[in-house]
Amino acid sequence: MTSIEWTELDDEAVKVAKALAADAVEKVGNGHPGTAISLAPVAYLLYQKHLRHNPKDTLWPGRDRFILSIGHSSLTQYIQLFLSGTGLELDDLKNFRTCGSLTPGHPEYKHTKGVEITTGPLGHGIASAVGFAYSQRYERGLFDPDAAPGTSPFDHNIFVIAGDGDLQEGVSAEAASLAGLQKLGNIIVIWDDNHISIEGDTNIAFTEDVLKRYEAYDWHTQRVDWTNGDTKYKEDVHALSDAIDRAKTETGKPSIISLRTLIAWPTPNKTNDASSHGSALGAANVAELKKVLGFNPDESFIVPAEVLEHTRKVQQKGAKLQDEWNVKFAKFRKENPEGAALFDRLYADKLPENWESAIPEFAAGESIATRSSSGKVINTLAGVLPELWGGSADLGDSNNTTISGAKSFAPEENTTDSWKTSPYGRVLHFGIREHAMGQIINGIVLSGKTRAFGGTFFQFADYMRDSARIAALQGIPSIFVWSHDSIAVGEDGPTHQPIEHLAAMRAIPGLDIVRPADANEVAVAWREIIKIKDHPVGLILSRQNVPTFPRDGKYASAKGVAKGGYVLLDAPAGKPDVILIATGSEVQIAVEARELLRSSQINARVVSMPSIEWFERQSAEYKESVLPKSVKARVSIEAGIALSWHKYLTDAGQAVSIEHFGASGAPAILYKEFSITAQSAVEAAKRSVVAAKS
Ligand SMILES: Cc1ncc(C[n+]2csc(CCOP(=O)(O)OP(=O)(O)O)c2C)c(N)n1
Ligand SMILES: [Mg+2]
Repeated sequence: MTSIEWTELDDEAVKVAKALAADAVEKVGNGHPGTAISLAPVAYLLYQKHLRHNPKDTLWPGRDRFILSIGHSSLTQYIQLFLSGTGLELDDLKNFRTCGSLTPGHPEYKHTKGVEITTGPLGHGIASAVGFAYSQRYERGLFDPDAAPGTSPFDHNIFVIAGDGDLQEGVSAEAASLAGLQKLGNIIVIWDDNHISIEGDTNIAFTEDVLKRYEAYDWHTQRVDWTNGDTKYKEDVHALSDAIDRAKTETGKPSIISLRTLIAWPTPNKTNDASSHGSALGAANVAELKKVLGFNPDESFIVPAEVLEHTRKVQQKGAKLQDEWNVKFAKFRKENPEGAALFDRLYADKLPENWESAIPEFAAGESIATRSSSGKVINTLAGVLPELWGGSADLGDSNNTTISGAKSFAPEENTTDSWKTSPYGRVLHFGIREHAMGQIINGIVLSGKTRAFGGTFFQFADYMRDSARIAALQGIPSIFVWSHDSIAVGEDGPTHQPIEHLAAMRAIPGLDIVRPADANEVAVAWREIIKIKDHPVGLILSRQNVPTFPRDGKYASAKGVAKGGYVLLDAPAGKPDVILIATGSEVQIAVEARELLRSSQINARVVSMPSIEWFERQSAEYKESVLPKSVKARVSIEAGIALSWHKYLTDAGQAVSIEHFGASGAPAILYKEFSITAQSAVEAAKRSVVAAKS
């Protein structure tokens, strides 16, 4: 049934790809040649015969997506980008893994044209692919919900090459389970079942029947064996292509194809040898490989002109595909003016007119947990921003991340007593799978233009740390909602009480951490978060109620949140003697301490600092206006470790903090027990005032 045309030039191009992989690693002296050599025909088959892509327009919205989950084998992708002509040239392959090159060790999003996602941490690519598929379906629902299956310009496939490591990592299992439930029929994973990882034969650590496991997740599974049961190795591209065709035809289930390969085949001395995974093959072995491939062993980076001319013909094919798509897209625009208008707005990275006016203002005096005010803001934003969607890892009611009245994103048959579902639903249910939630949200924002958020308890953000980090590394606007942000969780005890988490998350470069003090700070925080397009944000919310400050002139406007830190309440008389810097639920403690200090004739300024990252982006003048260098007496107040605050405290400063794990007990008792009180802040302020004078 083979549907592809495969010529001698295709065979030749695969050989070229193998030799290039060996040469690129050999030249720099390090890297991962083995897998790039054995997977050259797989990647070639995808890029030349199956992927709907236009190398000259790598951002064409109608394209299929390709994810190299085994990021270490980056040459697998770079060589195909070169052969298809997305902009990478032979010199880029010669500069592999060198500083400033377009071909870094692992593929990097926004760095190399045609790379859809940064991969390297194993498991991430395949887990993010599930997010890509969520995004595809949700966007289809926004723009073109009534199109018959397979007919919409917003239908596309997501191809993944994964390795043993990807399938060993827990995050892939979490995400695969959701993908099966969601019936994401446009995901096609090719698993390089080579039985090799760094420590050699995977028999030492990976023996389950993986396909049975994926069958249990309700995936469509297939097996293609190029070793022919260890008899005669044959790169049967037709067998693989047929399997891909069957996977495409199966639109009701995600597909995985186990492709039994031998790493580094056909390199003499290195085939099926784990040393080829992560080390240069050695000049002699590279020469032997070239002989086997029929190339001159004395030449490097061999690319015969007729091969390149042949492979770059994929550009014409891609342009034709895009032309056909344009016709379909034009028809869609005509028939769906509303969907088209929304598409135009989102793909122009624009927000609707007056969207900010939807954001509520909260009345002074109302005592409300910031998780609750956040829930209210999400719900008002949801009314004006159809691109906003999200949910939680089984804690929707606790994180206040549910868009009320909206359907849940799942096939209709998954409707429960509590949740009405639709394949285009807007409320996400990740189950208790925080790591996959992070990667799925990342995949959603990578794939398209919608904005997704996901919530859990801040304590369990540890399970998503890597997702947060890779979101920051990629510069993508994932939104993480982390509630239950302190010992105020109370009776659940230390397992549930974040202590080091604020500092630990702030340590991730490019991740903004925002911990608003009251409902109006929450509202401004959300407004700013929605405007951010190039990096992720963690919104840190209280479980317990906090007062809504009267923004009456004495208390500054919550708009100051946009600057990260602002003077909430200035010193009662003249220049401050001490500055109290607090975040979130501890700002009220600073306010109380300011009042107490007044009776000791100490003039205290209260600075609310919901986001250190946002504050640091302000001008030197602004920062000086909030934290004048001349005021050396300073106190930080935050119910966690003080690590974040030393740069603002200077030598004379004092921290009101918790430097140990929490305990099970009533929140008010714990705050007292651990000295997170106005009285402690007053004492710390007095000590700091003395220290500042000495
Ligand atoms: C989360 C994570 N842990 C560890 C590594 C280090 N590492 C890179 S590749 C690799 C082995 C991967 O084996 P496999 O996926 O089978 O790739 P192959 O050797 O077949 O290319 C390991 C442990 C990593 N990149 N990511
Ligand atoms: Mg392997």
